[in-house]
Amino acid sequence: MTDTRGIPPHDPLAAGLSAADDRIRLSTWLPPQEGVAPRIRLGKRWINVLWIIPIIVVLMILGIAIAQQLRTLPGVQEFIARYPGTTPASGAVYSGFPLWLRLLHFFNFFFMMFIIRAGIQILADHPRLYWRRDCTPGTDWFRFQHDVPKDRVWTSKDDSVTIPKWLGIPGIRHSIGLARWWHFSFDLLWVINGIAFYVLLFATNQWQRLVPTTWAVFPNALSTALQYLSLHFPADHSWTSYNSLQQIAYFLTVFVAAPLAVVTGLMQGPAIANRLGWFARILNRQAARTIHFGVLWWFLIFIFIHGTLVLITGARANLNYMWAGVNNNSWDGALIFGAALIVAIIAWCIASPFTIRHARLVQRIGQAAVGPLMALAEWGSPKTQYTEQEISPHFWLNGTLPNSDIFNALVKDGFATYRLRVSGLVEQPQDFSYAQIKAMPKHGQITEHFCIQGWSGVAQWAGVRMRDILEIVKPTAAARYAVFYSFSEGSEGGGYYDVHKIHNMEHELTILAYEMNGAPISVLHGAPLRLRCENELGFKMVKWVQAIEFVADFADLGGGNGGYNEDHEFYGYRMPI
Ligand SMILES: Nc1nc2c(c(=O)[nH]1)N[C@H]1C(S)=C(S)[C@@H](COP(=O)(O)O)O[C@H]1N2
Ligand SMILES: [Mo]
Repeated sequence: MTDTRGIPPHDPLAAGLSAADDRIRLSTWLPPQEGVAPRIRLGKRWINVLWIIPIIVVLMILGIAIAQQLRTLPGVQEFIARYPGTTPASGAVYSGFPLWLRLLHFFNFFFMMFIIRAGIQILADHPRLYWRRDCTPGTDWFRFQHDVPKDRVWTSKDDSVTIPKWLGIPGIRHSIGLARWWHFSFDLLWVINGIAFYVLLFATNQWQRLVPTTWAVFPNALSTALQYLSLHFPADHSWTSYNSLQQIAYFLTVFVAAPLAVVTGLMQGPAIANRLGWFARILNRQAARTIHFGVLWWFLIFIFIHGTLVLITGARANLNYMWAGVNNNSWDGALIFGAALIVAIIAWCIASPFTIRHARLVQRIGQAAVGPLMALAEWGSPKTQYTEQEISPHFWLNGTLPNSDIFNALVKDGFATYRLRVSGLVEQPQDFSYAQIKAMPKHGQITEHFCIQGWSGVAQWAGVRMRDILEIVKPTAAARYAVFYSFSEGSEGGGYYDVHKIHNMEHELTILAYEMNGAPISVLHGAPLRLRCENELGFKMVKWVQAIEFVADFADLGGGNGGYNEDHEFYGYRMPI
């Protein structure tokens, strides 16, 4: 029963997969859902973060009043005279602001814009932050969503919220797949830009502007802060050297915040965290997410204060330095900055509508830009395991339960008549009964689950290794992928399925689990069998597995992108990060 190329016909379940649109149709997409204003938890109370605004205004007024009084004290005047704000001229740069520096500064600003917007969109897919890796409801310290309802099944998809289209990219609910392409593609550009910046800084003398080389920066920074706060600004020498407060702020942004953003971003990926186990214990996924969010705030506050000071401490001169590279009285800097701003605003306005209309294109471009780099993370073989004490008290749910008569009948008889069909490019196609599967060597592991939406959880799983199944069915040399077909449908109809590289199936921690936390796996979590593959994100671990097929290519399955969420939600087919 093979065609002329020796390829057997697909598993009959392939006919139940659905094709997919290349754009987002808002009529069939997950309906919008508003969250709440962002809140921070203090003990049991949730405080609206908007309170920060009046608090800052009051603190600013108090700060100005106090700083002005302080400056009337002789001791303070002496201090400011001794430490005027800029450290001695040794660090001064007399070569101006070269073109490369001005360009990289612009690119940084342009890339950041999309990174920040897409990052907020990603957060909206699981609008809660925690310090602990278990994500138990009520342990979140920040959220823009209500309490988790206790009276019904509440999936993590149910929890996602809509944000404005001008803020997120693309704003609509559960659009994390597309937001990640924006985030990661611009991350890559931003990192390349950042490396070029580091290299050129140190290849020239420009690093002297940013890197403090004397302890005198601290008293000078304090002096500068007092001078700004009292609204008597310090003398400006920005053309040759920044004041110490600027120097410290720029140094921290370039050399601390930026690398921290990269590290805390990467540590949220299963392949990396499960490879660097010791590090993932120190910096678990939720701590990494929380710090990543902290870095976001550093950048936002920095951009706000930096932008404000540029404009109120002599806008024309400042813009001339950084945008035109000249130290004169012209309007060149303001003109170039204005033009750059217009480009940025246009790009800002186009991003969301473009993404909704050309979702597949965004997925393809993203996949081409960062897919191969991300897939590199699969090289590291996952190995991190946890202890029984570390098992999460709560494990979020995702997915639509199967509701076919066949499945309901199987549940009723305890899966006694369940058969796992394994077919395709194998020497020995086989139907395994549930009893047969359980008679095979049982393998247990305590591992961490990483949902693409942002939550994580540790559970003990036990089941049969895919490696042992492979040994029985013997995939042929042509088999490159394993397709997992589920009993359930995806959210827009059509069977749920996902495709894995065969390499991942040979790993010792890749199992078909029938037990979770020491008990038979519940129907909610994927009975009778659910896949565990520890170097991929959660959506690739198909629950309610009905059949497995080995194939050489997946372009003719479903929408052709390698899985249900890949077809319908524009995810990438290899997602180890
Ligand atoms: N059949 C099927 N399997 C699925 C899904 C689904 O929607 N249908 N969702 C996936 C996603 S997105 C995640 S995070 C995990 C969640 O597993 P859990 O519900 O046991 O936590 O299942 C994965 N497997
Ligand atoms: Mo997920």
